[in-house]
Amino acid sequence: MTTLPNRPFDYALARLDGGSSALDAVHKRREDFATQIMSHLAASDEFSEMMRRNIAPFRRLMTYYECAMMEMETKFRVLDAEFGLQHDRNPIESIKTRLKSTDSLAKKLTRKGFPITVESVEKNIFDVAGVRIVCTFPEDIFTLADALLAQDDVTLIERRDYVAAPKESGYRSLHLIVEIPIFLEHEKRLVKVEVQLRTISMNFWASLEHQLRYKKNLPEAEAAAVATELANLADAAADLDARMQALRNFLDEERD
Ligand code: 0O2
Repeated sequence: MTTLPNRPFDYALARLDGGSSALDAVHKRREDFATQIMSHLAASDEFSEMMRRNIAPFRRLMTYYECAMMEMETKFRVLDAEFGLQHDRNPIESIKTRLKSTDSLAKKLTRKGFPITVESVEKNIFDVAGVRIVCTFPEDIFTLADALLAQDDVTLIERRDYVAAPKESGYRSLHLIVEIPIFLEHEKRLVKVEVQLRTISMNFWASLEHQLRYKKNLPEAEAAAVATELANLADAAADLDARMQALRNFLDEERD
C-alpha cells in the first residue's frame, strides 16, 4: 500500500524559495495567459461566424452526435442490466453524456491547426460526443470495455489506457474512441463517440483536479508543489481502488 507522508503539501510549500525568479514567472504566466485569451477569442469569433453561415449543417451534425450518444448510453444500460442478472450487482455507478461546446470545438480546431469548418469538425475531432461511464470497481472498467468492443456494430478507432499508464497529472481512465451506426429515416450513418471509463475514485479525483486546475495564477514553484500533491492524491485514490477490488474478489470467492 502507498502511504502518503504527513502533510506533504505543507512540506513542499515550506521548501519554496521566493524572490525575483518567482515574480518573473508570474509576469510570464500573465503574458502567456493574455496571449491565449486573444487567440481563443479570435478562434471563437471565427467559429461563430462559420456556424452562422452553416447553421443547418452544423445543427444536423450535432444532432447525429446526440443520437450516437443516446445509442451508446443504451448499450451500457443494457450491459449493466444483464450483468446485474448474472452477478447480483451492477458494475455501473453512473453515466454522463456531453456534447463538446462550440467554444471547446473552436479551441481544439485552432490548437491542432485544423480548418474551422463543419466538415473539419466531423473529420478531425473525435470527442464531439462524449460518454463517461463511472464504474464501481476497477475490473469493471475492462469487463465493460471488452463487452462493448465485442459487439458487431462497434468499431474501435483508438484506445488510450490511462489506467495502466496514468498521465503525468495522475489522471486515470480508459478512453475509447469508437464508431457506431445510427439509423436515420433514409440512411445509416457511422458516428464517432469518445467513451471514458473510470471508477468512482478516479472520477472523484478528476472532478476535483479539474476545478483546482483553474486556479492557475500561482508562481511556478507553488504550481509545481500543487501538481505533485495532486499526483500523490491520484496514487492514494488508486490504492483505495485496489483495496476495494481485493475485498470484492475475496467476497466473490467466499460466495462460490
Ligand atoms: P472535456 O470537457 O472533458 O471534454 P488529443 O489531442 O486527442 O491527443 P486530448 O483530446 O486532450 O488530446 O485527449 P486526452 O488527453 O486523451 O483526453 C482528453 C480528456 O480526458 C479531457 O477532455 C478530460 O476529460 C480528460 N483528461 C485528460 N487528462 C486529464 C487530467 O489531467 N485531468 C482531468 N481532470 N481530466 C483529464 P477535455 O477536452 O479536456 O474536456
